[in-house]
Amino acid sequence: MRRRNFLLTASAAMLAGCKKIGDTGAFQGLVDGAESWHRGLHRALGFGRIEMAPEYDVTDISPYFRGNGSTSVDGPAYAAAQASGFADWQLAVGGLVANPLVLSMDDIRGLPQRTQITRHDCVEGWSAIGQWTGPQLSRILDAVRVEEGARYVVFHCADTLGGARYYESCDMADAYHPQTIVAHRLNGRPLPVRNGAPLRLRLERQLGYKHAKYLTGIEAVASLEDIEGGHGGYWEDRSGYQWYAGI
Ligand SMILES: Nc1nc2c(c(=O)[nH]1)N[C@H]1C(S)=C(S)[C@@H](COP(=O)(O)O)O[C@H]1N2
Ligand SMILES: [Mo]
Repeated sequence: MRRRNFLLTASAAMLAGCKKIGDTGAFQGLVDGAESWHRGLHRALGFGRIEMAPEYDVTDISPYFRGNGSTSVDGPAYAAAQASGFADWQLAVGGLVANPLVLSMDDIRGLPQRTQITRHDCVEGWSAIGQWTGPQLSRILDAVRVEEGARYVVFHCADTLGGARYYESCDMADAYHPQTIVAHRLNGRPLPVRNGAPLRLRLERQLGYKHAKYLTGIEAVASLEDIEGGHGGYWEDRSGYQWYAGI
């Protein structure tokens, strides 16, 4: 079975209550992953209370969610992707994982979805409330089976600012947090280009610059030292923005 199709096939098989396809090993990974979700969460968070970011009502949604930082991606590849409605966009998930995967947009949309209405706070002094939809990052991490030595998750982006690629990272506590999602919808519609189409991270307990847009890759790592400038993010490498930008 081709890996990029496995999630779809696997969820279809689960719906049918059929586990025979588990012979491929990949499917078994997803099943094991789902079962280890709570283990992973507890390992990441300890057994204390999970702090949730405030969630809002539909009537609170900002009429216009502005774009900030990169509001598109330069170059013909992204233009072509946009022209085709991002049908062939791929998200590579790898690093310190047992079962690296390349996920299609259908794979992402085929996972269980979470919708949340949250307030985005940019360090530059503006906020906006939006409704975001996508799978929890924990679902994806469990499907690839993150290995014991992994301590951080790095988010790779398609865009460059001043010639350097944008990226971000978080620890396992935030990676497995229930409100950390890979969003593909804003306010009930596919993500606008300015807001990171077709995929962007929502990391709701931290400031805006942590919410990586134009996601192309997710990587589990033991250390951030060898990634780009070594400070865990584009702005952290340049401006002294805090790596942990808790609100
Ligand atoms: N790939 C990428 N992600 C990014 C940025 C960026 O320039 N490139 N800007 C960040 C900043 S500073 C903010 S406030 C938010 C803005 O999200 P928005 O464009 O949806 O308002 O995206 C964050 N994620
Ligand atoms: Mo920001």
